[in-house]
Order: sequence, then C-alpha cells, then structure tokens
Amino acid sequence: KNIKLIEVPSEIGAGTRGASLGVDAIKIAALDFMSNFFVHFPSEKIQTENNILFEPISSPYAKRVRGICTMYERVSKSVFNTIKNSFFPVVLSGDHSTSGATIAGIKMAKPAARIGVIWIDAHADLHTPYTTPSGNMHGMALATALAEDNIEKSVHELDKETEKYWRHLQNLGGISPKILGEDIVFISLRDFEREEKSLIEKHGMKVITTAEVRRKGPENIVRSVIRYLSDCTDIYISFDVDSLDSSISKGTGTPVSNGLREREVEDLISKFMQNRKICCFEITEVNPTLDKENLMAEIAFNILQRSVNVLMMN
Ligand code: DIR
Ligand code: MN
Ligand code: MN
Ligand code: MN
Repeated sequence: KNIKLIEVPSEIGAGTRGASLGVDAIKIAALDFMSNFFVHFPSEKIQTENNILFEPISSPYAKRVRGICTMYERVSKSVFNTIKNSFFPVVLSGDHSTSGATIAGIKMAKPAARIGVIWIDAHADLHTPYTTPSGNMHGMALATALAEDNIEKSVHELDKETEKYWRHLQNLGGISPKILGEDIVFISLRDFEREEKSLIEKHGMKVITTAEVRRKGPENIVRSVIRYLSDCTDIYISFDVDSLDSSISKGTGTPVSNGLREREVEDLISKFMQNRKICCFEITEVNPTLDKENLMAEIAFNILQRSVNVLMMN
C-alpha cells in the first residue's frame, strides 16, 4: 500500500489543552529513536485554528462547534482526496473529534462501502450535544458518524444555531448515517456514561474489554473482530492512546486505569493491518504538555511504525 500521512494539529474538541502538539511530539519521538520514518511518506498538514480557543463559547453543550465544522470539512476533504488518489490515509491528529471527519472522508470517497469501525479507546465518544457531560466535542466523534441524536436521553436544551452545526456535522458529504451501530467494535472501553451505554445496547455494538484481550490474546481477538465485521467492505481503525493503561498514558488528556499494555495494542493493531479491508488508520490524543518524558508519543510512534510496516508489506 502507498501510505499518506495526514497531520491534524487541532485540539479544539478537547477539554485539556496541549493535544495539538501531539503530532510534533510523535515526530520528536522518531528523532529520539534515530528513525527516519517521517522522511519516507508524503504528508499533508491540515490548517487548524487553535486561536478559536480564545473565542467565547457559543454553546456549553457543543464547545467550538463552528470551528469543528471547519475542521471536519478540511479533514474529510483530505481523506477523500487521499483515497481517491489510491493512497492509504494514516491520520495523526490532536484530539479525537477529528475521527468523525475521517469517517466522513472515507464514506465520501467510497459511498457504496459498508464501513466497519474498530474504536480502540477508554471512551465510547458517543455523546451528542443533548447528552454530553462536558460539551467537549472529542466525546461526540462517533455519534456524528452514526447520525444519532439520542434525543430520548436528552438532558440539555439546544439553541437553534448549535443544532444547525450539529446537523451539519452529521450530514457532511450528503450521506447520513455513515456507519451502522452494529458495525462498531470497541476495544478496552471502560469509561462511559449512561446515555452512551444505552446507544451501545440499542444498536448492538460490540464491546471487548481489556480483560478479554488479556484472556484470549490479541491474535484471537483480531480473528473474532474481523469475523464479526464480515459484512463490512472496509474497516477503519481509530486508536485513542488513552486506551493504554493510565500507568503509561500520563501524556493524554483523560487517562483511565485498567487499560491495555503497549505490547497488547501493538500486537492488536499490527495484526489488524494484515487484513485487506483495513482502509484507514488514525492515532489521536497524544498530549506532550502532560508528559515530560514524552513516553506517550514514544509509544504512539512505536505503534505507528510497526503498523505502517505491516501495511507496506500488503
Ligand atoms: C466524557 C469523556 N465521555 C465526555 N470523554 C472523553 O466528556 O464526553 N473522550 N475523554 O475521549
Ligand atoms: Mn476518544
Ligand atoms: Mn478516550
Ligand atoms: Mn479523550
């Protein structure tokens, strides 16, 4: 496969500052390892506007949603073009809100595809502005792709303007929904709210716990996930580094205990990459301002490098 790197140094969807530096931190980790990885691949850097962090927040239930719309348009277009030009997009992003845009770009490039999603994350990111406990849009990325409002569980009243932007995210590319709930697989999910749980149950999403990965081993997990997604034509992998255990993931905005080990994630992702249906890979939520040793970025780089090596052999 021909790889193209898409860099998105945006952190406007996160509640903690610093994730927009994550991509550069991964590059620094590569330098520290004396690796010339980043000179091998064509790359595109998406223009991002962290200065909107200084603007007043229009809605507490969808913070900076207007900027998120701009980011979604830019990122989805880049992913679209990358796939159209027969490259495999590897997205390196700041906060996880970018993933909703990545899925939109895949769907725009392949409207007939049934896209499976492997979401390796401590969180489900299935909130909507109607249910969010924080208003942070990185907790809503999957819900934009699913075009699910979850209004039944609504705890907030939205103003018309915010609602309009939320619809814009859901309808990006004129295709909505972009994925089916049953085609979502969570790995190491362990920190979610009631409203997210109800969506998981309603749609029959697959959840694989850290304990299950450890008990069955990455190889068996990969085999069963691929079998589970057998009706999908294409599969996207989204890797939020907070899926790793909090003991090694201090360098991310929302670390959670009982997570995966570095080796487990590396084995999982590199085995997934052997499958021909894998069409896009994203790494997200590295925040070097929380991590003096840059350990989080080093781990992310190791996983990136091993995954891309497997991709290049296919
Ligand atoms: C929580 C935390 N579910 C929220 N989400 C995080 O604010 O929506 N997602 N940290 O990555
Ligand atoms: Mn996430
Ligand atoms: Mn997360
Ligand atoms: Mn997060």
